[in-house]
Amino acid sequence: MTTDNSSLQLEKIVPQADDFLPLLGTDYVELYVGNAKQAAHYYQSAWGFQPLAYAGLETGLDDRVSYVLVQDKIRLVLTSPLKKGGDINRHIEAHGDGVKVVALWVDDATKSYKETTSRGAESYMEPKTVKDSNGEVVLSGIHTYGETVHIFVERKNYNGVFLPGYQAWNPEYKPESVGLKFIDHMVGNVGWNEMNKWCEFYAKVMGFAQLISFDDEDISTEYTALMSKVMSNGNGRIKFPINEPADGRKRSQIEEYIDFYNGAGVQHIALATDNIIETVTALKERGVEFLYVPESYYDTVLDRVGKIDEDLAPLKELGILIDRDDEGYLLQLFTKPVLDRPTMFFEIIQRKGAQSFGKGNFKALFEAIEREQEMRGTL
Ligand code: TYF
Ligand code: FE
Repeated sequence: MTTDNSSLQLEKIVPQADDFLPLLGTDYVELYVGNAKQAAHYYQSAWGFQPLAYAGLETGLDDRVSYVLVQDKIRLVLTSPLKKGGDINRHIEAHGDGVKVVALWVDDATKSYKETTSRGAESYMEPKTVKDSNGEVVLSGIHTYGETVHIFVERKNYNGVFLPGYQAWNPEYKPESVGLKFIDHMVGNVGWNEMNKWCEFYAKVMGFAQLISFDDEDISTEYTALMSKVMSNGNGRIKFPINEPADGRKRSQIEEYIDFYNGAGVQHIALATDNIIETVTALKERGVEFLYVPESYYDTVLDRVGKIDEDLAPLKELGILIDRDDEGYLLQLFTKPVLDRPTMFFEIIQRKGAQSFGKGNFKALFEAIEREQEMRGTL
């Protein structure tokens, strides 16, 4: 286990003259959940998301309901089935609650569909135009790892609250934001020996480049191991690390995920803040549970990362992790899984120059995850 960043293979993102899939950002993330009404309440009350839009019986749907929440640039959609059978129930039965759609904001959803399917992407949704009195949106979609999909959203001719078919949702209950700003990266866990296949998918089908790679030497602890590569789109706004399990002495956290999720899927969503101390303080007050890092981490952390702007005391108090690369440093912290199954969790991240992913924290982090696995009896 190395804890410095000397082996980072950080290739600078070269803006491609001919980016065949220009992405403007993450448009929304949709989770299929058992009870969208209660999930929406959780993301409001614990995470400070604000109500934005709603679709369900009242808007003419008869088989599903969706709540849309927003915090700065982050949009979450929580969808539940209203009837027996169908794709959403099947998804929930197989995976529990989890991310179905990572929607990408584009200028041209028809071109995005053609460029990706012609390079081998499997179609999920042919381009279709949806309209209401606020204009029109073009949607198209392709499959990625597991049952996860990417939907391309072209909304340049739309000025409604979210998408046609949704009405504004404006309940009185609006707990304050916790200062989350945008999605920094979203990580996929894939099966044994599948990492390269999916990295090649992002390279070939979506024009992404590999930013960083970690092998099992970098990130194996005494017990568990994994490998990870970070794929990024041309302008660097979209970063998708892909993890696969590696052989270790005990069950890898990636294997645990794959077992409980029944396949590949989104493992964590990293949310950026520009004040991690305030954000994590607010989240903890509202009951969000984070991984515990031993206090001894803080005895040596400054020797490793050097001088930082923040006082160490509140970072230690909150258990926030610190890492540095040649561009600066970052502060990060991970929640426990936010679902009943040990599957998806969140990362809170504040970047102060560093564009890497916290490799110097992997040992402390993975040992913390292993302690949780131990308590679950799944290690
Ligand atoms: O996104 C990352 O690469 C970091 C570290 O199972 C990480 O957040 C990598 C693998 C993992 C948990 C965190
Ligand atoms: Fe991460």
